[in-house]
Formats: sequence, structure tokens, C-alpha cells
Amino acid sequence: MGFEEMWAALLPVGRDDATGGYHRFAWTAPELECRAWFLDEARRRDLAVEHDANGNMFAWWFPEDGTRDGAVLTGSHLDSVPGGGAYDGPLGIVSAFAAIDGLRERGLRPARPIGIGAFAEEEGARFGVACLGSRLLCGAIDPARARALTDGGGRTFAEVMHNAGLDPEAIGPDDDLLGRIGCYIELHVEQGRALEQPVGIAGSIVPHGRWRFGFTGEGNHAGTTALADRRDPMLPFARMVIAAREAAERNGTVATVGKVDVVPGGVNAIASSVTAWLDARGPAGDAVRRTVREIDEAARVAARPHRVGVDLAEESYTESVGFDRALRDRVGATLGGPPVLPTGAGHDAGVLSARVPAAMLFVRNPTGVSHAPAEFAEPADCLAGVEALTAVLDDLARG
Ligand code: HGY
Ligand code: MN
Ligand code: MN
Repeated sequence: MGFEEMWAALLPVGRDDATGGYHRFAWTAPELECRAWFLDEARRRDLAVEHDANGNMFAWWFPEDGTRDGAVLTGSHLDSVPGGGAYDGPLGIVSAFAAIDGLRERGLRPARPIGIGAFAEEEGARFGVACLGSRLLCGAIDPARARALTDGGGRTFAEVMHNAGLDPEAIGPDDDLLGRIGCYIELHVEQGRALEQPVGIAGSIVPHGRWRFGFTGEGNHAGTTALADRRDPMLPFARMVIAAREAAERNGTVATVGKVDVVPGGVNAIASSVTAWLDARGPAGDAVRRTVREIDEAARVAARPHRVGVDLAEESYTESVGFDRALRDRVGATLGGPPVLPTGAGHDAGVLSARVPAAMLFVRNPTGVSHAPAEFAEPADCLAGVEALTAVLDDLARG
């Protein structure tokens, strides 16, 4: 199956036909269907499949001499944000399978293993921590914390792993697997409008994190409760949302609240509690931290007169990622010097770069929209991405 056929096969999986958005959350039916697709494509190419203990999948093309070390790994993720686009994640995986086909058409006999990784829960859309699968693999999150993470229905990561046939007690860093990886190259749709050529290279990932705000008030009747008697958590929450934008403007960062949970959520009931998730990012880590501090302060000042409690928890934070310069330059030389651009998006490549040399290829997105149905890449640019990935893998794996 070529790129177009693979893309067409995956396209309808988990897609909301009314909105065009995707709902592929880790270990839910659509994502399991994507996993099955991945295994089918691996088998179709006689690739050796490996599942690590963390829910990540790998498909390997091993050299004839049995070498297992110094692998050139590519890949990305299959899961999506709620209502996400089609390209974020899957483009890197479909392109990887197509690149292996291209290498075989070139008659490549790899001197080192070539692998395709599908990392679990990259978006953190189900359990709240981005790049959960690659963080576990790289030892970047405490396995006990991961086991206790819960989804919107209160199911823990441990329960979901167990139901998926995995042993939640086995999750954690896999130094043997990491030791076999020589480098990681992730192809990804560009998630802004900075790339004006079909293919670019990532220079860095800016610092970014997620924080959970809890506002605790007192549930009561919306009609019979006097204003003076109300402890309405919605009020400091509302102030916090505006404060996020104001603090971002002051500090040269970006911040938004995209997810909120109101309890009990009745039209005619004053909420008893509100939980809101803040995403904040920026070119400098200290400015991101200052942004969050200022938002927290504004929320607490707004909460006081309403006798509402405020608590803040950092769910994940990633400092600036500077990709391996030698690998980046080698990839750039192979591709004839495409644009190098920073990104405000987090990626598994950013997590893996702490343990193995990593680099990223970006494919132009003419809409500049991502994490939404309008996310797009022209077919010709997707094929240019496959060509670029094929050339990079050829250079790195030919030995
Ligand atoms: O949120 C991000 O930056 C990435 O798309 N997971
Ligand atoms: Mn994403
Ligand atoms: Mn992604």
C-alpha cells in the first residue's frame, strides 16, 4: 500500500463526520483501530513488531546480519486531541511506512535497524500528561504517578493498561530499548504557518507546560441563594481565564484554558467546584513560569471575596528542547538546507532527545491550523515529506 492508500485507510478512523475532528484517545476503540492498522502495515512489510511495557509499539526492519544496535528510529503517534486534525501524529507514521517502501525500492540493505515507533498518549488527551508513552520509556515520569493518572471517567492508567493486556507494574524506563536506538527522526505536520517550503527541520521546542487549577466553592440553588451568600467558583475561574491572556501578553508567552470541568454542571445550580486546565508556553522558561504565577495570583485575589478555595497543580512541564546539532546538520545537508524553525508544539522527539540524538522534519501546513479539523497538508507536500524522510533514513541507515 502506498502513501495515498494508507492515508485513505486511516482517514475515517475516529473522525466525527459532523465536525471533521478526530477523537482517537489512548486505548479507546478508534485508537485501538489505529493500532491494529499499524500492526497490519508492519506485518504487510515483514517488519518485526515490538511492544514495550508502556504501550508504545515498534516495527523493525533488521539488517541481514542480525545487528540490533544503532537503530535509526522514526515514527510519531496515533492518538489525537479532542476534535483534532488528521495529520498531527499519523502523518509521521504513514510517511514512515512509505519511506521504508521507498528504501526497499532503492534496493537498500540497511547496515543498522530501521524502526517505526508509535508512541502512546502523546497528546495526553485521556490521562492529562503529554507524551506519556515516551516519558515512561525515557524515565521522564514516575511510573507510580502514571499508574494513578485518571481519565474523565475516573479510570486509572493502570486499569486501562491492564484491560489492554499490559502489566501496569511493568511500566517505566526501558534502557535496553533506548540503548538500541542510535537516533530518532520524527516527521510531523507543521503546526503553525512559519514553513513556506514543503519540508523544514525543527530547531528547538519552546518550554511548555500544563497546570490544573481547582476552584472550590459551595453548591447551591441558582434562584433562592442571595448574592451575599454565594461562594461561586465560576467567578474566580472566569477571572483566571482572562488573566491567562493578559499575563501572556505581558510576558511574551502564550496561554489558554481549553478544558474546564464544572461540578455539578446544572443550569439552575451554583457550581460547587470548577477544575480548569491551563496550557502555557513561550520562548523562555522563566517567562512561562512568571505567566503562571501571575495567573495564579489573579485567581486567588478574585477568589477571596467569594470565599472560594484555589489550588494549583503542575501536570507536566518541559524545558526548552534543542535538538542534536550534529544530527540536525546532517539531516539538513541530506535535504539541501531546508528551513530550520522552532516550534511551540511538544513532541515525542522532544522527550526522546534527552536520551538519544533526535531531529524532526516538518511538512508544510498551509492553513497553519492544528489541533482542529482545519489542520492540513497538501498531498504533494506529504509526498515531499516522504521523499525527505526516505533520503534521511537512507543516509543514516546505509552505514
Ligand atoms: O500539545 C502539543 O504541543 C503537542 O501537539 N502534543
Ligand atoms: Mn498535537
Ligand atoms: Mn503531534
